[in-house]
Amino acid sequence: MYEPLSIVDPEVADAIAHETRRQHERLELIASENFVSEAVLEAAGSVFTNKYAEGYPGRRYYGGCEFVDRVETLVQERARRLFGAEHVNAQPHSGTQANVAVYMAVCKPGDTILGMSLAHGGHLTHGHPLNFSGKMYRVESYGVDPDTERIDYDELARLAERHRPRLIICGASAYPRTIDFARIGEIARAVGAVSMADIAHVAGLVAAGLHPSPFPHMDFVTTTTHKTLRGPRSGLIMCRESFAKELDRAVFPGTQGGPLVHIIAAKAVCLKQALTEEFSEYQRRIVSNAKALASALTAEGLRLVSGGTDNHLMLVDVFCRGVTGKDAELSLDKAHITVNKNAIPFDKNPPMIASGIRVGTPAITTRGMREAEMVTIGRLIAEVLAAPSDVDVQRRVRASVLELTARFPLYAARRVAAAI
Ligand code: DSN
Repeated sequence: MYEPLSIVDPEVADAIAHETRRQHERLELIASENFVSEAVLEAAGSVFTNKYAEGYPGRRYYGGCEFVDRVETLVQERARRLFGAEHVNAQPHSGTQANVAVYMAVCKPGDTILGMSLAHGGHLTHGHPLNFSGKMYRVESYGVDPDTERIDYDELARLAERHRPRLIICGASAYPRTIDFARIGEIARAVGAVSMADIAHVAGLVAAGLHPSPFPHMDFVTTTTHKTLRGPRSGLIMCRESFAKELDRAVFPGTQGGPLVHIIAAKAVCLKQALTEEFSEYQRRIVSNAKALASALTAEGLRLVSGGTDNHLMLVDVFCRGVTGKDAELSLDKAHITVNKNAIPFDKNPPMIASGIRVGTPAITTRGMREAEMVTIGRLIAEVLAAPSDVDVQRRVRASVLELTARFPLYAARRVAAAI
């Protein structure tokens, strides 16, 4: 019972050691990933994992919840302060679970929902036919204008007027521009729809005032906590007080059982850190790094969807250089640069091939990299994409990546040294 992991399960210990080393030695450019603080990691690995706590603070179905109540209340208080929310539910296990709960709170099966198409940057849970959202509800989708590649708000308003949805969803997973929550809130109110913003990608930017807030325009706001917010892998829901009861019932007992209390504790830590000036400075650096990387890639002759970025990510059209997104992801991976293939608006290739890659700066900014490193990274990406099957280029870039990551060690570096 008291033996360490390396003795109890050397196979898992070995996989963790190698993953730690992978994170330390490679360039993490997946826009939705980040590196949590030691404090968040400690809370996530705490004894709260042993505890059942169905119910809410002060109203539980299990005894012994006095310390659980303390951490869950901290999440509620801190999220209210950080985002200016009226009501907070701290329990969703993930962003998807958060969205499930909001839909359950306000829609009946068969109701119409209007969300951004996945093919134009939206999320699976915003109405994709293979997702529960596309199976349970009647879905209408909006997207971007073919010329500007920015959300077509006039089309959104026309669709809302024509279909009178019960719920209008905004927020995106692969959209490099600012979202006009005020305009979408207005459109929703004009047709009597409930509004929801899924701010999973830009939550950190919103917290730091670098992206307009969805409050007071939206009825519901959902987010994950592990992207720009730099917390544990989990979700959070905020809403107007008038929806609080329906929302809490939709989370528990509606769609979840016992909350993950260790993760709730880690969310509390993440939110405490997000309330600091240091965190706001980190968010400012994410944005300035994204602008620098966007300029570097453009200078290398690559086309960016919508011509650039306002936030933490960019979509690079690699097919305009004759490389598919799938091949770009694979060859960059061999050079130890981690990205994901991504459809671009009006993509001619199927999603598993795709014409683009999505590139984000949250994780490399956490490591302390700045504009000078973005210029280097832009050059390394372009070198690999110019000769995607050239193993000598990949070997050379791998060596440069190793040199770069060694200059910006992850907090976990000492564990790498100890483990391997
Ligand atoms: N899968 C996430 C992303 O990478 O953006 C969204 O849930």
